[in-house]
Amino acid sequence: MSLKEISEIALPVLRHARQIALEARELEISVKANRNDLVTQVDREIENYVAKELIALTGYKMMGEESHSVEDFRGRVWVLDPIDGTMNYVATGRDYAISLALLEGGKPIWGCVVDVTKDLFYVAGLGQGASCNGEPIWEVDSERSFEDAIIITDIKEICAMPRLANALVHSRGHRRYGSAALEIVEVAAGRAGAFVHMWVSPWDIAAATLICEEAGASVTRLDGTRMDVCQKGSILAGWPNVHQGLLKELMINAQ
Ligand code: 2AM
Ligand code: CA
Repeated sequence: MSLKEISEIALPVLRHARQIALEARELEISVKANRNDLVTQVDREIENYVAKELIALTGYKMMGEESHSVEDFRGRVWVLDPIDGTMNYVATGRDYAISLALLEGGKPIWGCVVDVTKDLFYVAGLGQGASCNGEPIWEVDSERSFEDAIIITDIKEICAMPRLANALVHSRGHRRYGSAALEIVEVAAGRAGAFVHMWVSPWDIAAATLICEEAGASVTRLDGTRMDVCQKGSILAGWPNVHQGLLKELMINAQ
């Protein structure tokens, strides 16, 4: 199945999933790993709907945050976060996403991040560039340094890495939106220079990593090693020069 056919199959499913998120009433909220790690019946409903449709339409396996696991990443595997930013979904009603990637041999070949309330569909195909609602996302600024960029990161990262805190003081400032997938596509869309996070899961990053790379940004672990979206771990996504500059700042911290 070509990447064009994948888009034709997956995007209508995601459009319907978006409607499920928008039309839900009376959320049933449960706590998962900790009191800020939430799940609702809508997370489960979206995951079950998308999994049922895409498995039936393509025959590929699916890994989903709430209830779908895979034994290995051989062949083609869908990776889904039905709602990335569930705390926002519950508490603010904005800045949450549906994130869907298709991996081949463990590497993303297609990805879509849906900014649900803004009705923005960020899509990328391997080697085919990235787009937002069908409009190409142009190459990110490869010359700008972190001092001239906004950096997205969380209080946990700032507290844990004093060198990061120092870099932020010398940047254009830091932001946090609460959905890793949306925060990574902020980098791809050229609005933020980098996203720094110590602990993300495959479903948070698989689609957004491809969208970033196809827009010309660099994505690695926080120590500069290669990103493997099948494994949990840290992430540093950034415009090339911002990525390099932050890596240098953080490496000094490690000494
Ligand atoms: P979620 O809403 O799908 O749980 C908020 O800080 C960001 O981190 C969101 O993208 C959120 O995804 C993710 N997140 C929340 N708890 C997490 C955990 N225990 N491990 C990894 N990512 C987490
Ligand atoms: Ca989620």
